[in-house]
Amino acid sequence: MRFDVLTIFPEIFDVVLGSSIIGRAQQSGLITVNAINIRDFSKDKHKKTDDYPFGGGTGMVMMPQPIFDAYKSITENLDYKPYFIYMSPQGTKLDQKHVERLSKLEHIIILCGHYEGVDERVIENLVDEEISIGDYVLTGGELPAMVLIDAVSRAIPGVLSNEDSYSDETFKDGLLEYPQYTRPADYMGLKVPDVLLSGHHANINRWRRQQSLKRTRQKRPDLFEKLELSEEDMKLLEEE
Ligand code: 4HQ
Repeated sequence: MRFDVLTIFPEIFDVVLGSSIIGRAQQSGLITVNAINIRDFSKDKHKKTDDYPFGGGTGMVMMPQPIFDAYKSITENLDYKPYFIYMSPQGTKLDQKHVERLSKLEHIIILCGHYEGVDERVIENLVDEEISIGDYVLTGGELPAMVLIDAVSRAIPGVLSNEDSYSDETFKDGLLEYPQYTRPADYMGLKVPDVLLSGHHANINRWRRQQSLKRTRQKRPDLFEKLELSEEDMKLLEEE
């Protein structure tokens, strides 16, 4: 999977996406993250990329020309059209289903806006989809782009090790993760549930499923409502 990010702050992607699991995925060639400086495509003598809004009002708007030219520099030698995403609070809110759908693509371009956003002609003519990471306002699209790249990358086969494996975790079945414990079994009198120390794997799996169901109902009733529960799940929820 290849990500090209159009941004006026390309350097901030290096550390975040160069470290840990995403860094390893880049080194192994499973993903490539290429941050492209929109400023490099400015034709202005001061390398300006924004201008005043027509019609007046506060703030600045990102100009179309540097963005169109940066886009052209990516696509001119390709025989296909990469999927173009604009990070924006006006977009569809990102969830794990959406992440999985995006993880099947081969090449994604992500545009990060600043100020009051980008000239509408960019959105109308280049953008395939606007995506939001949540209903709050940030100062730029860089953090949202990194969130998207991180979430999509870890859904690509091979990016997570078998140990951190992608299945069996939060949202996989629309359920929250069960509680986790590590050594010691007794920390200053705070005990790990007995079943986890029993070595009885059927019982452990049953307990974990039950915990996932109960905590989803308790903490995320919105997710719980959408579940299709089996007979066995219903029984687990009734216990205790
Ligand atoms: N911004 N989810 C404004 C966001 C945002 C979000 C990015 C701030 C775009 C122009 N992006 N710029 N929330 O708040 O994606």
